[in-house]
Amino acid sequence: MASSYPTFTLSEKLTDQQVEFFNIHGFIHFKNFITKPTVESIIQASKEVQQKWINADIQKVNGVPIKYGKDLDGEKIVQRFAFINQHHKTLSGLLLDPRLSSLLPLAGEDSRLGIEEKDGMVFNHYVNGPESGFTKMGWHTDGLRDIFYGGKLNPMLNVGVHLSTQTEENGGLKIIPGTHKQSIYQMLFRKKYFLDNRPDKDEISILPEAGDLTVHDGRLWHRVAQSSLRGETSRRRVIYIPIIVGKYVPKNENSPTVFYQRFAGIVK
Ligand SMILES: O=C(O)CCC(=O)C(=O)O
Ligand SMILES: [Fe+2]
Repeated sequence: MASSYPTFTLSEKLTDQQVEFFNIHGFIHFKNFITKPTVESIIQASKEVQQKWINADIQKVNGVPIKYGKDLDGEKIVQRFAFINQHHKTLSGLLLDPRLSSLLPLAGEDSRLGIEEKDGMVFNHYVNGPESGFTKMGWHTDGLRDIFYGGKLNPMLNVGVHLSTQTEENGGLKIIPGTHKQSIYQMLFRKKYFLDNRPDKDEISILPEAGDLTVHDGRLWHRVAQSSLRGETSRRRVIYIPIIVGKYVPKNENSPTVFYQRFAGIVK
């Protein structure tokens, strides 16, 4: 299905047109960042990490709670991994792609991939079945987490590597373009964080093919709509890697759990 916005191709240098699109709308979508076989090997890697974490009953990684749920067959699965890049070479290897560095200027000078900070590389696995613990996520901005982290609001972008092909029926990522330019007041109060999951008249659907890459500004309002499908066709996997600016604050196994991370308990 054609998307309602232009898509681009990522190379080792952004074009002026790509930078302009991102600055105006607060998001950008690049087609075919990785091939389907690479997508498959990343999914395989996540299953290996999942098995290790289930066996070891890992509840937190670097202070970030890990979200578990059940798959369609009733088997326990990890539905939200944090810092997964620190647990598999295939995933840390993905970060070496020079095209990722080409995105850094979108956040301004002195930006970096936040692979040891925040939640590191996050891997979300949604499936709409009777025992799933993760089928949707209410409206939020990612930037607000910085306030909870006690820092000032530095630029922050989220790079999504999409591992599942999505159609409108799949629900998936909905964004309100342009909301990255709002006031702090609007960023705080436009919607009820994580509790409101209703459609917005200005939202648009991000409909990636497996292997596509998106970037959204941390101040942009977005949500994940529940799939209207159930079962296997509702399965959706996506990786997020933050691009951040400001003081380097790496996390380790002694890092505390931050207040906002309780939202993990709100999403179902
Ligand atoms: O799954 C998605 O596409 C978005 C997830 C998200 O917004 C988040 O983890 O902050
Ligand atoms: Fe988000």
